[in-house]
Amino acid sequence: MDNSFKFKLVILFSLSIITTASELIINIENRNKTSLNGKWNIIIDPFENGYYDYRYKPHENGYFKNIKPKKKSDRVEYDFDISPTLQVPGDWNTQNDKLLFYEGTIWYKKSFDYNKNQDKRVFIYFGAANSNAIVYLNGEKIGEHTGGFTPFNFEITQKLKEKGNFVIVKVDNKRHAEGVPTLNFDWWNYGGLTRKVMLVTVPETFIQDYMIQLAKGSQEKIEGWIKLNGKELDQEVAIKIPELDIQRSFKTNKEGFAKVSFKGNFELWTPQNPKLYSIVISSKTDEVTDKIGFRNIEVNGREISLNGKPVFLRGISIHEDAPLRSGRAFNKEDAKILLNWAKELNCNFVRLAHYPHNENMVRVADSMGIMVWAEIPVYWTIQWENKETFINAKNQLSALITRDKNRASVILWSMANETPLSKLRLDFIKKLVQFTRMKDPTRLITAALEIHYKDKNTVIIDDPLGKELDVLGCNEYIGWYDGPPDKCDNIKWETIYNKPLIISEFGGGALYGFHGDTLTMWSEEYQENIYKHQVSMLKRISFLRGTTPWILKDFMSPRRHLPGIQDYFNLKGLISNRGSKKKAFYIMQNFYQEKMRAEQ
Ligand code: GCB
Repeated sequence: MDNSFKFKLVILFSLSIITTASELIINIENRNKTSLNGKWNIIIDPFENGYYDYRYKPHENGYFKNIKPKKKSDRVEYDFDISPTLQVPGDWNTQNDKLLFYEGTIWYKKSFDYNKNQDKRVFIYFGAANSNAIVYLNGEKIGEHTGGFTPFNFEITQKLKEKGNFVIVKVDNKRHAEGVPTLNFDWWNYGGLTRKVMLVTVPETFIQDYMIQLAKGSQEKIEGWIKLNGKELDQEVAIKIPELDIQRSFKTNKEGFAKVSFKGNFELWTPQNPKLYSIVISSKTDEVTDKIGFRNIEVNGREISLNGKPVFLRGISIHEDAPLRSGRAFNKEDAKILLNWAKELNCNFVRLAHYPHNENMVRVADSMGIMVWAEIPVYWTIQWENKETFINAKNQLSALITRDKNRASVILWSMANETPLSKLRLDFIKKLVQFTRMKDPTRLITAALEIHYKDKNTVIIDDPLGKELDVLGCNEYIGWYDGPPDKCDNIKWETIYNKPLIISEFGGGALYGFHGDTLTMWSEEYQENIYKHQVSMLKRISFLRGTTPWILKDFMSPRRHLPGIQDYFNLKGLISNRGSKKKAFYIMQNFYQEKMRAEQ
């Protein structure tokens, strides 16, 4: 077999196993939907007995068949209906003590009736399942999805009954060397149906996706597209912005795709005035509404400009950990609390680390006027040489951009975090950059690089990946992993690129309420001292255009063992796991206040 043929086969094969989902339907919030959230029956299956037989071959009659004994002599060794339940959405780890450290398969089952409407199509939509999900409806496989933080949907129109449907999902959060992320990462591997599940009902031909954004470099011209799905692909579609009296029609082509272009006198979206317009997109049989803000984000030399004005990104990194309880965040209230804390810190920007967060985060950021750095879990040492790993990373990036490309808040797509230098890594990430530019020509591209020293006191940003990026991101832990806090005082920063820099991580750990002097490890004073020295160093970096310290709130991590102090928490939060602000919070708050004043 020649190599290129082999390569095509690999691609075909991996596509079929990694993503068999239908193309993503966007703007789920504003569709006709039925919730499947709530209690699901579960079976914890560490040996995957419900999937493999005793020769470890996939069973024809796995647990997805939901078989019931018909007569009293029938032997069926499972029964969903008398099994325990878990709440969906929600990670399994924090719902049941037994599951705190669990990594493996859990089967989920939900029964439901559905009033069918002959002219409509129905999709089952999952906000996310970490990290592999195989979905069955009424005993039949309908699809599989890999990637723990991105949404997916399958069409089930033909398979749905009026009464007694049951959906079963095999969710598996085992880590894999070839995965994205790989085996090693510094956050809790929360498993389960972590985001909402719903049935989405759409007309026979429906508006599946659209991009309505200002063209690169423009403050008045919209350039985008609308895409239909269904039988009547060749038709007229329209966009209305009632507030501006705008109404435009466009013709779709045979693929159901229409380019969209028009001008408007927009009040631009800014953090001070996060103006969102109600938009109506319609076709012959479908209509979808959305709220979209218009703004322009650009880089000119070392400046980042929002709507043509230089801006400093006063940010904070955030994990998708719930604000006032342990576990994954998933709802609007969680998003509001987290982003309000960011506002209290005087932020205009957040880094949603290290994977796509739930859609509420970007929707709430849109309405609160907080700019967003969004990223995928290409983290540390993934398998750069592995083609399937690349496809997996690209699929996650693709779904993230598809879902969030109409959010004004999102200004940066980040490709990777702290990845070690190598040619293979550079090629891998370059391909992601090319893909992103093609998919979304309007936003800026970044990555969180590592620092390198030119000499004892000089940090130099010379990672060859920098050439591909619009904005340089860089993580550094001077004062924590890298010397004592006062090391900052002597460090100079240089770069070989004429580009803006965001310091995308810095910080140190402190247990809230634990006090000592500035040299007492884990005390709030030690952390505060790191921030003091960091802030004076930051002020000396001439090409610095933003910071997102690590991190807003303490978060669970299986790598953090120190009893009585860490107890499985990464304590670098400026806020504790229960919402109390540590001393370092106020150092950053003051720094940002100064920055804010300087800009006014
Ligand atoms: C890093 C990682 C982040 C970790 C952090 C830490 O550099 O990017 O995921 O949690 O350091 O606390 O060590």
